[in-house]
Amino acid sequence: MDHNALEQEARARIAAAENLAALEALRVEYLGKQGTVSALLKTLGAMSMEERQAQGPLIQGLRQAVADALAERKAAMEAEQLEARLAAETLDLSLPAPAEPRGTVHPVSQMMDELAEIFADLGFAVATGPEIEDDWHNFTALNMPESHPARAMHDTFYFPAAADADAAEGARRMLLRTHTSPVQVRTMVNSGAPVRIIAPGRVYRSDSDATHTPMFHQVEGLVIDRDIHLGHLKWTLETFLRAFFEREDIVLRLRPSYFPFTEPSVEVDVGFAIEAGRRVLGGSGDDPGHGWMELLGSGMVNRRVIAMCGLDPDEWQGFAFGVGVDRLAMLKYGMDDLRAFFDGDVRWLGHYGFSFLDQPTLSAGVGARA
Ligand code: 2NL
Repeated sequence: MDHNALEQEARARIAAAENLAALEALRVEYLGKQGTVSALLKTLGAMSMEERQAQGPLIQGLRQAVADALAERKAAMEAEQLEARLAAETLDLSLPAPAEPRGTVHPVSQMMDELAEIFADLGFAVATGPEIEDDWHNFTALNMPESHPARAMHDTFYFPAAADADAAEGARRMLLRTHTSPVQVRTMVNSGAPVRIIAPGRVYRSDSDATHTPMFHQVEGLVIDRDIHLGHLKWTLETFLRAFFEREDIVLRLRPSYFPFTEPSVEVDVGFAIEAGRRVLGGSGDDPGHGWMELLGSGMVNRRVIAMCGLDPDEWQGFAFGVGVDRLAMLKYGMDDLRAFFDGDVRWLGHYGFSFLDQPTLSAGVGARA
């Protein structure tokens, strides 16, 4: 077969090759070590000078032509394959994007943020402190004597005393704080007066049923200054509760009560009505169809507490209050089982949780889009 015929044959077969494997077989057949064109190249060695000069460029040209044809066909095949893949793998850009799973803000966190926002507007700072406390900051400084029932083992989680504890350490038993009052004690001891703080956080009591969990959340407030009286307490709580429940008709009833750390002590009730089987806050509890519900405890800080915190009770006085955050959340957003708050069930959180976009602000309203 002369070179021309060989080239025509190779071109025809390359054009007819159906896939890359067939093309590779042709490359081996023509240009491989044992290939037809390679064999022709080998014949050059046995030729005379003149013959080689004539045949050399022809055979080299043939080799180059076959190599080019192979490369061209291979590039065309690969482009075809890519086209086919692109046609098969269509991407519909009009489809909605898959939803990003996104967590929610726990109702307790939302309540804490709302409370901090409201009280910030009234000039209160947020104070925090340790959850593991000693019994001086949790009980003694709050005028709760050794004999007080809350100090007993069945109400408070104590840490075991170290085996080698001496008498002084023994008096400083460690425990899980039963209220956030020790945070206020620490603030008075460390920073003195005046004071205007709220102390939100986790507290612990050895108690567990449908309405009590061993851990729950509390916010306490403390104001200490030179001429604070019960009127300031009532106005502050009224202003806070009206902002929190977003109702101007919140009516409070102050009842005398007893706490060791306040004197006088005041239990605060709020008026409510029953609407469609649910308690709705607002109006006087003495109005027809209304009632009073106990909401929080408060009072004027006991002189003994002020003195134990290193302040002169003849110069400084003030009020304090404490309220359960979990209960506030249940009231505001109509949840009924306290235990579900701490189960960590994402379905419950999906239903009752809040969007991180629902930042409570006084201008936009502290109530989230429930
Ligand atoms: C309640 C309500 C209350 C306080 C907490 C307090 C804190 C200091 C001094 C005085 Cl440092 N009082 N906190 C006052 C009254 C009530 O909590 O129902 N507690 C059992």
